[in-house]
Formats: sequence, C-alpha cells, structure tokens
Amino acid sequence: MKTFSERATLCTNPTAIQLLTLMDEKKSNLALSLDVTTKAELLKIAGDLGPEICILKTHIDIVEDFDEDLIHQLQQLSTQHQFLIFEDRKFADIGNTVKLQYEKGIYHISDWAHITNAHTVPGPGIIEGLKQAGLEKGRGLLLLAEMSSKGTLAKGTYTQETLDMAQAHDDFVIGFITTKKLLDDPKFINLTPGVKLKAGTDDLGQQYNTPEKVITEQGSDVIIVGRGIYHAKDPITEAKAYRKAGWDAYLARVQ
Ligand code: 6AU
Repeated sequence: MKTFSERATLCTNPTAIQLLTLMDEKKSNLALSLDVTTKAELLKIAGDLGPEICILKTHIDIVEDFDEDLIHQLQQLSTQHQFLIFEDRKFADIGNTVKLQYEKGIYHISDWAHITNAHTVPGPGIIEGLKQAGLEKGRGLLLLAEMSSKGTLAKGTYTQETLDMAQAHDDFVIGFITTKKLLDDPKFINLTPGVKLKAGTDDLGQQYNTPEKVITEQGSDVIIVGRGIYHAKDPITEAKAYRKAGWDAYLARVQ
C-alpha cells in the first residue's frame, strides 16, 4: 500500500500533489467541515483548529456576514497553518452555468478554493465547464461518487459512471466524495463525510461511521468531520482526538 507522499509522485494536478504531500508532512488526514454561519465563528475555529487539519471545508453561502475580508483572512490562515480550502459547493448544472457559478457572482470560488466538488448528474459537461475555469489556476475537483445520507440515489451505475468520468479527466478531478475506496488508482484521493468517533445518525438522514471503519476497513483517505468537532465542548481537544484516530487508521492501513 502506497503512502500519501508516494501517491503524490503519480499525480499531475498541483492541488492533488500539495494535499497528498502536506498530509504526510503534517500527519493529518482530518478535514474540518466548518458549517457555521458567521464570519467571526468561522475565523475563530479555523484559527484554533488550523494546526490539526489538512483541509478546511466551507459552505461559504451559509455565512450571513460574508465579505471579501473573510476570504483574505481564510487564505492567510491556510498559509500560516498549511491546510487547503475546500468550498463544498456541490455544483450540479450544465457546463456553461457551473463555469459562471465557479468564477463569477459574489463568491468568485475559483479564485480562492483549492478544491471544490460537483455532482455528476448532468454528465461530463459539468467537469468540462469547471475545468475551463479551474485548471489554469491549478485547482482540483472532487466528484460525488456516493453520499453519506440515507436513501441516496448515488449508487450502482451512477457511481460507476462517475468513476469513468473522473478517469477521463484525471488532470482536474483529484478524487471523490465517497463512503469507501472505489477505484484501484492511487492518484485519486477519497474523502468521506459522515464521520464521528461513535457511529450513529442525525435526525435529517445523515449517517455516521467511525474513522477506523472508513479509513482502515473501507480504504478511504480523508475523514470529513463537522458537528463531531465544532459542537464538542472543547473543539480543540476533540479535533486532536479525531486527528489521531484518522491518522492511526491510515497507518494501520499502509503498514
Ligand atoms: O459531520 P457533519 O454531519 O456535521 O457534516 C458533514 C459535512 C456537511 C455536508 O454538506 C458534507 O459533509 N457532506 C458531503 C460533502 C462533503 O460533499 C457529502 C455527503 O454525502 N455527505 C455530507 O455530509 O458539510
């Protein structure tokens, strides 16, 4: 089994190389999903937990007092603490529209998010549209091959065709949102949401598995953790616990 930094040497996409390299250097495969709704909370928690994470995942459109300075400060934290920014935009339209949504509007996502993601329901045109805006900036795209939620339609041939689309665009698609490793190609990075130290569900269809299950047993690479960390009494201690659980599970797989 190859380490993250060995896998980096197989990639051409600069964001994939950067992520795989920094995970091994930082010994963290923890992505923090920071679904908070004010600029102050976002910056405070990102600053506190930055040293523990490889990725900060945002939903920028839920921030009530969004402004350009928020992006500026997130970029500073990203450089200071060495994590990548993943805007969880889940694009889902035709190529021409997603290209506009990625580059324009209020958020200018392609200017600051190292990584974003897309559903494949429109077909490969969605990847081509995003790639026209993102590739020249060195950005990386994740495809939603599966979802963590109960009753998801992302399964079977939908998932299989998503893997095929990724392989046809492996200069820009760097991996998947998935519950498990699906493709035997070490270039692609697998990120799994729906992770808590204790398995369970929420009351809106989210399903949680443990870091051991998703990384060691199911072969994923990165745990995406939200409420498990930022709803904890002490988010810093909790983030350290998730970081250790994720990293130990990775070591158990590669050794
Ligand atoms: O840990 P949680 O449940 O508080 O947050 C999980 C985060 C949320 C979701 O929008 C996101 O992960 N997510 C995704 C992503 C990352 O694309 C896909 C999915 O299938 N399930 C899921 O929860 O920000």
